[in-house]
Amino acid sequence: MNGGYYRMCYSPDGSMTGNEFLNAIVPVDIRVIGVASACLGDGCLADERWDCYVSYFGEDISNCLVDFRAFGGGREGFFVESASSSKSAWTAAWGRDTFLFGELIPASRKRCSDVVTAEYIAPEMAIFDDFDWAPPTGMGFITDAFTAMEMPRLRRTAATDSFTLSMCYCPSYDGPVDPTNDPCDHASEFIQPIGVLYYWLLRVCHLFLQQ
Ligand SMILES: [Ca+2]
Repeated sequence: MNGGYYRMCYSPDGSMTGNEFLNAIVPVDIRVIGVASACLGDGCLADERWDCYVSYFGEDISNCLVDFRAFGGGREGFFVESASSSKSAWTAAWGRDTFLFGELIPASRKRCSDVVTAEYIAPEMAIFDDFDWAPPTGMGFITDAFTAMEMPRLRRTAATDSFTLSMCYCPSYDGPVDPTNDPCDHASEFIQPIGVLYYWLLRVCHLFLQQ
């Protein structure tokens, strides 16, 4: 599910190896709109990590980019094959990791939208200052080879702890759920998982000022 160009190979005996006369490249190019990273495993893109941080009393300073730009700042190893409307958004915040009898119980992953299971993202909003999506209709921020997504500024009174979001991409996709014919204007259309965004917050307290 990585974006890019692909070719189709055909092997009549199903072996994909051996006699070259039994294998052939079908003369079509397949263009997949979406994000790709350097990882090659099945589903590994969903596990790519994005790290941002929150600084004490600097919560409203945005310094968090999801960046696939081909020139001038794009994250190394990442690539996007974008089309007319290609946007990024995120899920609800994950729950907290917990411990049970000393064993770490990690928070369960929030999944990107899936029209088959009819589960759709509900982006975390409360922890961010009020913002408008860009463009202001629908959902998501344009994220392509020319434009990075800058995460909204955090709400100082809400960003009091570390948190985690799943990042989801809409590869110029118009799904069957919403009534419009426009791509990427509805939560159900953010179908490509592109990693996990960790917001880190570290507080250091003076030992003698805690009394
Ligand atoms: Ca739509």
